[in-house]
Amino acid sequence: PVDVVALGESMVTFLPSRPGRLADVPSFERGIGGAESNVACVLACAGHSARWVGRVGADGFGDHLVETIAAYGVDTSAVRRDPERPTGIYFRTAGDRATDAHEVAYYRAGSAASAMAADTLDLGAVRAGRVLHLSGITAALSEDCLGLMRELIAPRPGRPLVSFDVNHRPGLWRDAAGPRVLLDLARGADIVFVGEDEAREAWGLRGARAVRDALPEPGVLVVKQGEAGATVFEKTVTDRSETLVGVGVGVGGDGTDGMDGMDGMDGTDVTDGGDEGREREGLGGRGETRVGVGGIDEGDAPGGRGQGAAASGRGAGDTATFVPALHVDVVAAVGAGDAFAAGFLSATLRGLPVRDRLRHGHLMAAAALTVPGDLATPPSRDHADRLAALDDDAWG
Ligand code: KDG
Repeated sequence: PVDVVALGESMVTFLPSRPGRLADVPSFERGIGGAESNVACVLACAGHSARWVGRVGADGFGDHLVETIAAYGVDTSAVRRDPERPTGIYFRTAGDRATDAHEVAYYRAGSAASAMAADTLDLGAVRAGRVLHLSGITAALSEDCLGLMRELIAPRPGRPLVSFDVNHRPGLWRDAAGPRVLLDLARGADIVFVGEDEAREAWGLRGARAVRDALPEPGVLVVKQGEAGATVFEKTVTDRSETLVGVGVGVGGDGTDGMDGMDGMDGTDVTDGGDEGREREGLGGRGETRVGVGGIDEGDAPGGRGQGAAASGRGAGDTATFVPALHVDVVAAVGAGDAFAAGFLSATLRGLPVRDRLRHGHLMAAAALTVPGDLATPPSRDHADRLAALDDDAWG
């Protein structure tokens, strides 16, 4: 199977020629956007087979998206063209350097992608990956899109591993149900990405530990903590995502056998830690500061920066590992979360230890942070491996 299928709306993006209010920007440069296709593009750059599935209009903007995303090496053969609805577009202003406050003007209501549903897409192509990457943006687009998300996340035999980036976009939601809906969707996924700020805004949760307490179900929960770094919480025993990591380590290749062996795909988790958990912690590499049984406190993760490259602790059936981010001069934050998810997923597919999964996420995010648009040219796999292997001083 293809490594990762990413489903979602992609849009032509208009980036401002200069800073200032949307009302004052005289001209814009065309780029492409779309959280999920961004993930597919970065994964393809990292040497994975990646497919993007979505719907675009039968118009020039649709052509541009399909051609540009395909040029990254992403399979676009399952993208549907809609003769009746347009391709979504959006305009943005440059973020304020200090606060990243920027304006966004979407022109996507009634877009071709808002008609994504089980009967307007090739669901076989959507489900054909080892990992299916989704985001909360899709849930906000229409009732049809929300229904599709629920169907894709629901347990069923042979369901791919579901990766879900919460991507809360308050301006897109039709009603106040967004945060609740996103929490429910996240609970059904296997690998979840959420920003600490986002969790505070959407769910009123403060700190990575509070997010895990509210979201204990996913086998892997990654809480992104802005410029400080990110914490990953993982169940320590054989759950579906763990199996994927195990497959990468053990088989070193496409992992088909292991995936087939994931019984029932019903998301059932065994919560007894056991030896496997200890062994996995041992893979974390040098420089990790382990915190005793019971896990790390909310405040410990970013505080770990001064003590070492990572802090790892284990609660009942759960490990928590914090890895600091790279410090870069941010040009625009847009696309960085997608790049982070792609780096983390790439390293997960390769069976890399938790520290390196986080470092690959940070490396890809750093590349995206230093360009104005969504997509940077990310480091090659070899290059990223060398950077991820630098010692803790370089990362601290
Ligand atoms: O993550 C980047 C996306 O936010 C951007 O490309 C636009 O997909 C987008 C959205 O819906 O906000």
